[in-house]
Amino acid sequence: MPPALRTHYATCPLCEASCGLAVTTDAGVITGVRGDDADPLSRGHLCPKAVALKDLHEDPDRLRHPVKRVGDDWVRISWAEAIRLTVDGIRGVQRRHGRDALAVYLGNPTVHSLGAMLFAPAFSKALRTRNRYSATSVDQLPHHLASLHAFGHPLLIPVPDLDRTDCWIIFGANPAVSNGSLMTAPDVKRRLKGIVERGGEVIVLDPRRTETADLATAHHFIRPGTDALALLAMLQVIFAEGLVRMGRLAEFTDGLDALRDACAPFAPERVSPVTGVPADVLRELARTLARTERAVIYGRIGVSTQDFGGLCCWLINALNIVTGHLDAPGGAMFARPAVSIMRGGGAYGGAGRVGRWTSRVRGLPEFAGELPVAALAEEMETPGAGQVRGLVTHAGNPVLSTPNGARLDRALAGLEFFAAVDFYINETTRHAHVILPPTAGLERDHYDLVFHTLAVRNTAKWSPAVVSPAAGARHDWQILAELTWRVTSGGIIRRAKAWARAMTAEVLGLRGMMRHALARSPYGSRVSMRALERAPHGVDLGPLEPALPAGLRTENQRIQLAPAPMLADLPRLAARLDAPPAGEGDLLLIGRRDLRSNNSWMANSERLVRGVRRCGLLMHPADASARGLVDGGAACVSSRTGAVEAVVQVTDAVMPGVVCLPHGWGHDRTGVRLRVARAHAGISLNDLTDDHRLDALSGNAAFNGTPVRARAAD
Ligand SMILES: Nc1nc2c(c(=O)[nH]1)N[C@H]1C(S)=C(S)[C@@H](COP(=O)(O)OP(=O)(O)OC[C@H]3O[C@@H](n4cnc5c(=O)[nH]c(N)nc54)[C@H](O)[C@@H]3O)O[C@H]1N2
Ligand SMILES: Nc1nc2c(c(=O)[nH]1)N[C@H]1C(S)=C(S)[C@@H](COP(=O)(O)OP(=O)(O)OC[C@H]3O[C@@H](n4cnc5c(=O)[nH]c(N)nc54)[C@H](O)[C@@H]3O)O[C@H]1N2
Ligand code: SF4
Ligand SMILES: [Mo]
Repeated sequence: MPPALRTHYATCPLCEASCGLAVTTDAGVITGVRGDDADPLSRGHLCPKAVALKDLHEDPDRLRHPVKRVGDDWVRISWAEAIRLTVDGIRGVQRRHGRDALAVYLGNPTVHSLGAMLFAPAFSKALRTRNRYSATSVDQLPHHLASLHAFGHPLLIPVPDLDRTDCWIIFGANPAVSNGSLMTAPDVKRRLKGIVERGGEVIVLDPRRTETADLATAHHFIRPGTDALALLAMLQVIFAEGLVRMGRLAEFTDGLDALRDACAPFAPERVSPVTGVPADVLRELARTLARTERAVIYGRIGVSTQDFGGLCCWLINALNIVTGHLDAPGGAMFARPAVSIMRGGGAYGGAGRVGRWTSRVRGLPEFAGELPVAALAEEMETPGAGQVRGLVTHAGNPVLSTPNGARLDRALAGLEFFAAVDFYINETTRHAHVILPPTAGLERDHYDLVFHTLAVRNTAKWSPAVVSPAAGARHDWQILAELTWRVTSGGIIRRAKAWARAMTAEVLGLRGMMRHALARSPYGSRVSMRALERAPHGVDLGPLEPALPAGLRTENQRIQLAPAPMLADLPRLAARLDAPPAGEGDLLLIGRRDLRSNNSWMANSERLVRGVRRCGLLMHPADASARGLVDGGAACVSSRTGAVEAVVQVTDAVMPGVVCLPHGWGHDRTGVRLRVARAHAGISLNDLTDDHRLDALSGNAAFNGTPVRARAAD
């Protein structure tokens, strides 16, 4: 190869699958992105988004230097000025209105960046505000809560051991499109097909017959928001039919009797009319899970972002425990990462404390130092001491990603100060006063702190940057480290420590920091930095291994099957048996993802957005004809919070009574500087979802099952 042509091995930073990439460059220009066949986890897999990393790298709309807003214009400024404006803005708001008047929001790409994982939580904490928020409370918070109560730590999240299971029951996840979540399983379709090929079963419960359901051996419709009832019924069957078989787990598990009592009133016949799942199907599901030697039940966004998210996550763990599938090959197992994040606190879970304070307006509980983001708009709008007047976002687009985003959109316009660490001027950051753009994925070194912890196989991989950042560009951690020490208050010692941390990082770089972390790995020299540098495709550390009881973090080192907060939430669920969810409308709205979408932010890549219509309103034929709606016609969809106009797609792939829209769209708002995305704007699902619909137990947004009406548009 001529010296200018190079192949780099990298890790895709876009989704949890964390695929290995082989990126070719010619004199620094990206010429190709392929799957890395030698990556021990992803084995050559990649999806269309990885190819679009080239578009992200070259995107003329991506900010490469800081800007400040002057009226409707954006003016280029130096890094020194950007940092000064941000620090002055933060300090000014906190001086005038108190510490809590400044809010901070960390978005999803934070977890896909090593530098941000190392420095964003410290920044968020240094602001010493109670108004800390992240995408956790529109995503996986109920999973953290369930893990905290059952296993003693919010990050002790078991993953399905896909490569060895013979039965995978899926509630509310569509891995064939999402590529898997709370489960790093690149090439999940091949893994799923593997289960079917070895004679196993894959059974999907979803209000939509999804792309995953099409690959499964069975699919059953379930009414949105009723999963907890179905899961209780499965447990009831397991107890009533004497199918409990905990094996070695019995030696270190508490609460079996309380769990039996709790599920006793929820026989399949009782819950079936509400869930829409026939009683005999629920019975068979329970029996199949209990009787299959290697089986696992798993649930994701469909069960966590709904009215009973906490209960669902608890009950899914409980089902795996009573059937002896937790911590067993082919069941739900814990990964053993080379570098553990369980000690680090802060963003995306952190250490397990709950309810140390509540939100000012609605009294919603804190979790791991954060408040539910559904409260952010009201905290900005409601006058009084502690009203939020300033905001810093890092890698987040809450206008499109949080419930009743339109309300937040309006509230953002009234802030005294808003700084965004982001490289796009999008629906959220258009309201900022200053934007500090970090380098993007392929320009920075990477080691996956989060997703090795959730992987279906133990591996470790160090990926050096593929392309050099533009001259003068800054990495996220450099921005965050400097902001942190400059805003740190509360004494010279604290500030000096934050300063020293930033300086040490500058000297060591991410590589140096990871070299130290890897030196303490339980795998010894197999995963030293030197070993990882010699293995650019990653090091295979083998299949998942049993980790309990040693890995438990509960006070008595035992699994808790029936935690008091979960039991206390059951009356709320029982009430659902007799009444539909509160709200305005006779249809229940659910979300969906698309293979070429990435939440709200990869829509500026032409190759990801051209072609098919993305924002169609899926509706069952019976519901369409009852409303005089036809395929391809326009419908006005409205909820308590808002209304949108959508094109109807009549299909029997959704359950009667359910309609479905994707999230992450609606790019045509004034001031959005995304030329391609604007031309394919779509509508925002979260203009219909409701900031007052939460899982009361966890505070997580309840997107799924939002009541809406639909009628022909005028
Ligand atoms: N292509 C693509 N991939 C992505 C993303 C993306 O935006 N695009 N986002 C990434 C992120 S951040 C995440 S967290 C993951 C999420 O990963 P997944 O959880 O797999 O996400 P979804 O594809 O939204 O699947 C959720 C499923 O739940 C169903 N559902 C809705 N309501 C209910 C309900 O009440 N009960 C049940 N049982 N099911 C219900 C929906 O119909 C849908 O099929 O995906 C990640 N991967
Ligand atoms: N109705 C409904 N709403 C949902 C969901 C749903 O299923 N239904 N899913 C929810 C889920 S699972 C999630 S995770 C959230 C996501 O919600 P958010 O995290 O709020 O939003 P994203 O769409 O991920 O936007 C990411 C932002 O980070 C910027 N960005 C990208 N890469 C980087 C980087 O490396 N550094 C920095 N500093 N910025 C970067 C992008 O420009 C964009 O502004 O949405 C949630 N919203
Ligand atoms: S599946 Fe996810 S990690 Fe893999 S290439 Fe696609 S976006 Fe990247
Ligand atoms: Mo997510």
